[in-house]
Amino acid sequence: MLFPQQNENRTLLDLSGFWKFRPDPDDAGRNEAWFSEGLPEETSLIAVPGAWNEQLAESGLKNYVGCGWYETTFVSPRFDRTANRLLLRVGAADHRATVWLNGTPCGSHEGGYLPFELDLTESVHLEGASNRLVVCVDSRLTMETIPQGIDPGAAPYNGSGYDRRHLFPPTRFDFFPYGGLTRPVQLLIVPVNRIASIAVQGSLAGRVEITIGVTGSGAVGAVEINDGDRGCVARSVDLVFVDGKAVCVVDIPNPRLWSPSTPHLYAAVVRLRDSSGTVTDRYDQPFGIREVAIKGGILLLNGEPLYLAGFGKHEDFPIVGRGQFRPAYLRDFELMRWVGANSFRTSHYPYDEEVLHLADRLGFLVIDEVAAVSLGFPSDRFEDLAPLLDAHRQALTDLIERDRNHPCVVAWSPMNEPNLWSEPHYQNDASRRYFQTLFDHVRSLDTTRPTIAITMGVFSAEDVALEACDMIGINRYFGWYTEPGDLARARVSLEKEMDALHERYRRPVMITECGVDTMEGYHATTAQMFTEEYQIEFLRTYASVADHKPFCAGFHVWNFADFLTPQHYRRVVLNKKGVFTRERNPKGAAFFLREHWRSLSRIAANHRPKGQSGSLLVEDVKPSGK
Ligand code: BDP
Repeated sequence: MLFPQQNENRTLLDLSGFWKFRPDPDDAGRNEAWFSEGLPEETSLIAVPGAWNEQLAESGLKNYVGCGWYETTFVSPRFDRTANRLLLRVGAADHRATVWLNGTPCGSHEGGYLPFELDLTESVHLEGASNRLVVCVDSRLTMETIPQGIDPGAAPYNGSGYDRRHLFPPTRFDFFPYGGLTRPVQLLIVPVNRIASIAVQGSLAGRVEITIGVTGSGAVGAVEINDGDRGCVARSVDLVFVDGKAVCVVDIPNPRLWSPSTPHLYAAVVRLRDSSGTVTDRYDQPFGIREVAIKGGILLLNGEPLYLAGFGKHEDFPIVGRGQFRPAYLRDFELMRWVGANSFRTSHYPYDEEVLHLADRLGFLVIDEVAAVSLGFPSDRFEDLAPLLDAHRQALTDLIERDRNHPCVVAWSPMNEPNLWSEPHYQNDASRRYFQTLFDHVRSLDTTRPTIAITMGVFSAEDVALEACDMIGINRYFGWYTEPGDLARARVSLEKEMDALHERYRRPVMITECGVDTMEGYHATTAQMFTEEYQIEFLRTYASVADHKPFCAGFHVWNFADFLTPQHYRRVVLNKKGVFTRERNPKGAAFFLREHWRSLSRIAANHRPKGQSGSLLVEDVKPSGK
């Protein structure tokens, strides 16, 4: 789905602001038709975008999981219904949304964290009249949604003390289950015959293939490649659309490659013209030219070994929760640059599109993940997994359609830590087929980036999820959840496991999570869990293992910043594994990493296959300032 754009053929209106809001814990709204005459009395105001939990904590919304009704009014610009459509674009509604305009149902969408569009053309009032937009958002999850929720009727998973139903609100994961309209809600007036999708793929030689999808018929298209101040550097012949699709190839002489140290972006400017030659639609699609590959078991960017140094993150900020927060996005990139990171993972769900645009522009690499966290299978029969598999495939399709043109995206992550709760129905043919189908699905949509399977330690090298992927990501907590306080034993366990994985799969292995809860201001002279010194020594241990294994593609610390969790005796309000606090103040480990990653190019050199020399494109990401 195209990111919304304003130009001479497209009008964009942002509906951000304070809307009316009413929670609906008894699911009364539909029966009482709140969508037809507007929300009943006793509504609150709510900021859109933003999660409802913290901004309305005093109104009882802090831990609320359920339906919430939103209402706003707008006056539409005048447009001609025969030539244009009015679309509603919702950046994310966590987890499902139904929309009415002036009492008329306009559609619904299931799946949080990803955008959707609905056509409002037929129900909008024009000529200056007011329009009432009502959106019902439901944040409840089930065993067949992505992510899955907790089935309250199911038997305890594993008989162990830590059963996630003991969390409040109940979840299968430890990030807070925020609800609401967390990303922008916008109106778009677009031509009936319009550009609907663009996929750009460039090779290092400068050959660029552009696939364009259109709605309607009769238009002729053309593409120009713009290179900022240098203007147009390549252009296509006229394109005729067959079944709504056209593919063209253009060549850029001496292409400037995209990399973290030179994040160069081009724009593919696509235009449609009608039979009189008038331009009827235009879309400027940014893209970068770079190649990600795995050769000889080594991850490469533009032909050079790539070592990913950075973090697993969360979209989690005081008050807005998972809501869009542009100044904080920039602050996080500033801090990642300050600390010397070159990459991060969108753990454990797709992030705001604006984050990926920033990563493209600022030169950060991204492992892009769908929200399939702590997957649990309901049965040993593959057929029974169909509803879950369908939702999972859909989430991957939507993610790849949304993000495929971002040069920052270096790998697709279809899930995080399946079988976290050691539920039954895992190491068997059905789950093997599930993962194979899933990874094949990703490859059918994009062959230009590797897939990564991110697993936890229970089955180690035997984990059924590992067979189908291109790269292996391991989340390991030796020295914390196991071998607490004992970093010497933690190192041995980590090395043993990484070597075993490499021996068996001969694919790049990367540490995608490792970390310890750390209270800022707690200190000790000996290895003492929860102190700032322990976090430093823990990260030093893991970094030294990862940095010296040639097959290791990187080291991501869990987590960039402390984040809010559901309530549980294992967490003191926040998951405290952040290298920065929730307010983005550094703990001691931030200074350790800043020093350590100053020599990122030397570390990356350890990851070159033996006997290979030459320049590395993964250069030092120099911390800015002092
Ligand atoms: C891992 C999960 C991550 C948790 C982390 C932890 O992938 O979401 O936050 O453990 O326990 O298993 O801190």
